[in-house]
Amino acid sequence: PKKDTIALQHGAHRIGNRTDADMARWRSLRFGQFIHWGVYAIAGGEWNGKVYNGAAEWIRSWKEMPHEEYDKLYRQFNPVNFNPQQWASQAKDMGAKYMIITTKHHDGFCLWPSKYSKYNIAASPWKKDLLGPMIDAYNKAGIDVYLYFSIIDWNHPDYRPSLKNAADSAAGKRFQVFVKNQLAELLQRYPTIKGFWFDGTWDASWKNDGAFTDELEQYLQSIHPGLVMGSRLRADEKGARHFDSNGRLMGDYEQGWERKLPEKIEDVHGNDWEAVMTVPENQWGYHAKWMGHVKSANEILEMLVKSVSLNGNFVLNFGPKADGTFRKEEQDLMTNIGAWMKVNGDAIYNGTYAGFEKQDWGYYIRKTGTDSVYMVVFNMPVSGNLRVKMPARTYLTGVSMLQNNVPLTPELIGREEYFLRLPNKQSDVPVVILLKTSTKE
Ligand code: JFZ
Repeated sequence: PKKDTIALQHGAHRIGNRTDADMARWRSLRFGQFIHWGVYAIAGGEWNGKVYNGAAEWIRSWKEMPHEEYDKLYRQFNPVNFNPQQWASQAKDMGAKYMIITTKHHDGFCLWPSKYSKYNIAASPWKKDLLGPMIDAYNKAGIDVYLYFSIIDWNHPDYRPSLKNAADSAAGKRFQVFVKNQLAELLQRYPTIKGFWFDGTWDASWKNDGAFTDELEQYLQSIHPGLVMGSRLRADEKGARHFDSNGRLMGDYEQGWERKLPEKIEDVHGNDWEAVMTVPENQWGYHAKWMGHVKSANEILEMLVKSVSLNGNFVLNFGPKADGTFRKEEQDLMTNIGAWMKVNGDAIYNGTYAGFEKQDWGYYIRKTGTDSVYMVVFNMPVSGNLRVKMPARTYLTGVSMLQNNVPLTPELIGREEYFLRLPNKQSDVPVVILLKTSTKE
């Protein structure tokens, strides 16, 4: 490893990935569900008959919508059709092993009855906690829960993007206390959560106080050991975010893969990482009028498989409606992804980079710590011949179709190199082949 050149007190405190059981669990889950839900779902990307072109959860920042109007929306927030058991069972059927819920987005509205802000769910017609029942239902379905929390808070009187004078600095100090209080409150109310997913940390007021981000991360770890928190929380004392001024990752995994994926294993530098993805182009909260391309189940599956093949987690976002139901497009997507995952999920969970030379037909995924390697085929060659080039001194000992265990006979075409012949037929969904391998000394 390269030597650090800059002395830092608040840079990375660890070299390499975490090796404890909590982190190993996060790493094994591989597929998550993200949920952006808040009062922005009431507007659904529209105001006064006009459609907002930006991300629906940002509509408050649109010049067409006065802040006073947005800040009154909570008086209508009443998700009468919210059924946490149904949410959890559809996530489970899709194959998600963890979920991330927006406890508070940039608008500052809290989905839990916070002691520290009146702008919360208890003030809405719904009146009662939303997070508690949601977390319970997901946990009962065997799904780990992570809490999204925005540092940027458009509703809080002490939030400042930058600190320009003594009064700003005083407000900034009060705001830090508020953040700390809210996070401790969440941990105290919801002790089963596995981590936080921080956002809204790009403003100068936050990134210029690396010491505070460091103390906060350690404080949260001290009250809830094992918490998993990505790199987006932290800055070092020189204002470097995600990676410190020596280029070392801060936090537990790289959290910058947003609506984009790495192309090759070198792009992730050996770090744990997670990608978050929207179904349409750039919509996280509910937008009634999706614009542009909407991803299909096969496109999403390819992103999931590619992520796992490069040692990452993949999280797919959903934006429920204000009444607590999911739009038809999202329901259908969950059903279609789930149908594939039920047959082929073995290739995903506990999957890791296989160390095989990439081929044009798709992706390899190794079951962590084993000699089992899955080939997930997205591009069937017209010849029907799938090339497999094994690493040095590695040999095939068995080949079968994952969906039905039907064996395939490999043809040796070179040193440690094979063709697997499949019927030259396009499949409607990716096909998975299981390779059993062995390595000779
Ligand atoms: C942020 C939010 O502003 C957005 O509303 C949503 O919650 C998303 C998950 O996070 O948006 C970002 C944050 C970081 C990047 C892009 C969009 N980034 O690092 O490229």
